[in-house]
Amino acid sequence: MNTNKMYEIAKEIYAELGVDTDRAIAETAQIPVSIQCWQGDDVVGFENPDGVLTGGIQTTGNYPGKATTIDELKADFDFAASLIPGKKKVSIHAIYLDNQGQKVDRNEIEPKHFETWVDWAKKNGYGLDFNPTYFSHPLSADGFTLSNQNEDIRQFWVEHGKRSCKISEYFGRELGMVSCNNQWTPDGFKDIPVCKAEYRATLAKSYDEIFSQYTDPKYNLDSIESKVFGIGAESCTIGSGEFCLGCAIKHDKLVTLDTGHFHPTEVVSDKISSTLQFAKGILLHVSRPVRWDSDHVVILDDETKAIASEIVRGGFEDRVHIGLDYFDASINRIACWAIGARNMQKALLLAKLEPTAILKKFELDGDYTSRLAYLEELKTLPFAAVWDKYCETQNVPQRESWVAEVKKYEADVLAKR
Ligand code: RNT
Ligand code: ZN
Repeated sequence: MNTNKMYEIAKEIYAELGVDTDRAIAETAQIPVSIQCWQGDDVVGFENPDGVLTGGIQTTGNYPGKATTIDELKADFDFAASLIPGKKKVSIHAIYLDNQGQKVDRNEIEPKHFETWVDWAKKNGYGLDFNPTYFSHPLSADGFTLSNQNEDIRQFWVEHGKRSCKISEYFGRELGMVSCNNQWTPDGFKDIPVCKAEYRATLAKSYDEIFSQYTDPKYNLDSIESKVFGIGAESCTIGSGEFCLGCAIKHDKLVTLDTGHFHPTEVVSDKISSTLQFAKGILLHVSRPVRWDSDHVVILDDETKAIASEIVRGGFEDRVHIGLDYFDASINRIACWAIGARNMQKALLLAKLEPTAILKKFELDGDYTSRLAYLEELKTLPFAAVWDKYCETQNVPQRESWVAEVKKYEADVLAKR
């Protein structure tokens, strides 16, 4: 197919609306998107070879060929990255440490346990993000970590949290690109609690302690992630939306907004411009909840597009850090990375191709008729030609051609595991 011929026509059509497609492509390519390492191995990690996922989250499916070593995960990720345009970061969880076969507990992790990840990121030009792992551990088995009423257990997790900030700071310093450190605790009650206030006060105290340790915001940006419910924590989560928003503002931290962590008709796209009136910034966990916080692969749905539009329209690219968070084990895991990340890129490119100035003028002039008419007509502009051109300039496969590459990798590599 002649990408350039199609692109030249599309370029003219967008230019009639004052949109410079070359510029849209160049700007989209500069927006970092953080891709979750945990899609590659069903959130198991390498702390413990028999690790079982707990914390009220669940990966369903048993598609063959998942990564079971750090080298396999890195190789799979590199291959996925060759299918995805744009600037990439990799989000690493504490349980993905490289412990060289020694037992290193969560309250003992240090930057050195992540050195091989840093070397790999440097070699491949990826940024890194970090996440303390407050789940899949005997001391989280009763459902409580930073809000645990047992002081020894709470202290164990506070130490883990503090160390996570230092590892994230190390990532940022080594790579010359700020690392976001996402604090998500699964703490919550299956059934109706009586001591909500006590548990929330304990969680607040733990964050006070974790953040009393200084890290350089040039290298590390802490963020706090809320949740409405988890499996086995259906009645109450300690780190609720209001708790985490308040806590982030109190400590001048980022707020993590995961698209699967709110009531079904609430949308994250509508929270961005509100949150940013008061909070320092946002870390997004773009996901796809299907009936529950199911973490399906991100598709190019209205909400993903709306999120990208809100970031671009608001000029929030510096304050909204885009991360993906989903884990599907029912289809090829590399395809999961490629599909979700390509869709995030499509949403960003679409947002960059919007003639926003024209739309804003309609709105401010009270011409809501033209606003709606244009918004609808924009949906059928020749976006596909610009997307193909973007993939070409980024040296990644166009359209569906990457699927055959994944099938080949599956036959050559995954099937032999
Ligand atoms: C869980 C949160 C959290 C995790 C990852 C693995 O509901 O979304 O972000 O998905 O940390
Ligand atoms: Zn999340």
